[in-house]
Amino acid sequence: MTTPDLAAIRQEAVDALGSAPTGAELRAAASAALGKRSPLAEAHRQLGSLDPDARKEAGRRLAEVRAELEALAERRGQELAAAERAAELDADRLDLTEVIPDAVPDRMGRGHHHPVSVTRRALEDTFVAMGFVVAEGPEIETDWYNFGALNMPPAHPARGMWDTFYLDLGEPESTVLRTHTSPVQIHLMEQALATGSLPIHAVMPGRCYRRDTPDARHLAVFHQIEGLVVDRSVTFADLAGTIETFTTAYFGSDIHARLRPAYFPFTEPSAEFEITCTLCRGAGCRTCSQTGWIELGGCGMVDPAVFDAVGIDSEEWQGFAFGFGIDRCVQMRHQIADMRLLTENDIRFARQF
Ligand code: FA5
Repeated sequence: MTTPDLAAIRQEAVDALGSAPTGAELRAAASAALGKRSPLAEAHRQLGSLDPDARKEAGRRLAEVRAELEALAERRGQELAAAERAAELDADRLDLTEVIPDAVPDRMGRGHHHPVSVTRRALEDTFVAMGFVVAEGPEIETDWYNFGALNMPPAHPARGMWDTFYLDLGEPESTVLRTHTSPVQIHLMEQALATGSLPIHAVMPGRCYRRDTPDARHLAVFHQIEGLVVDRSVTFADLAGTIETFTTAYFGSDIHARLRPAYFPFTEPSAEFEITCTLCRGAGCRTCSQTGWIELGGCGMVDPAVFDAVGIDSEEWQGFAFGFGIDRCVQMRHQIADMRLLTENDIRFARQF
């Protein structure tokens, strides 16, 4: 082989190896330049036809070129592997900063209340405007407040309506994370009796806990707002009127409420109240299980057994109570298809409120 031939073979291989854009193409170029069918291998096979001195010299030059090309292929392989790894890392990178200062200057560095808190305040305001006061009660309750005083003695089957978290405190199953805000009714009635401050017109918002599997309409930790009126001459019509007034004031006049007979141990008669599903406007959708209605809460006339439990004379006083989901209200007010979005802390979701 002549020197110009070898120089041309070398140059072609150097160009191909040095510019291979991917690992796969580098392997193909290396096989073409250094493999059994490469011009270099062919030149090596022809060495035998040369006289001994020329063979020695040509063999040395071929070995030099092969070593150079092998080193080049190795180097290029390392470069490509590093570039591919960097591209992979870049694609995997999570931008945790999220805030784009120029796009949202007024939100820069400032948080805002969660939609559940905003809704809780709006609901409180709506009821305060209707003449209610706002009260609160504990999230950890004894069995008595969560169940017993609400006309559910131990082993009462209605306890099964609430899948309860029990705390490992005191006697087994004596302390619970409250499953509803209804126990606050009992605290308020006890306080009113102790301070001589009957009648009661109060709403009681707060967090509740149930062993419910989260889905589009349920969370394990959620919020309710309880309402309690204890006065003389209170009727079911007052309860229905209060719910109607609230629904219109809060959701707007195109959203209707309806009451359906239901059972709660602490009210008699009892009802569930539902509003038109705001996502489908009553047509039926996934969120309302195709019914066009969403259950907001329960209500009814305070059962005399509850008055007896706290020592209020049920001949003199009557009352009504209601309790409904604040998270459900957020969902209906803002047409959120899945309630779980409220707890996922996705800034793109939270920023919309
Ligand atoms: C009660 O909790 C009764 N204490 C309501 C009541 C109060 C009746 C006063 C009578 C008098 P219920 O289990 O149906 O009832 O819950 C009321 C509302 O809380 C539901 O309609 C729903 O809006 C909300 N809610 C209940 N469970 C969940 C949950 N896991 N996730 C989100 N919201 C819930």
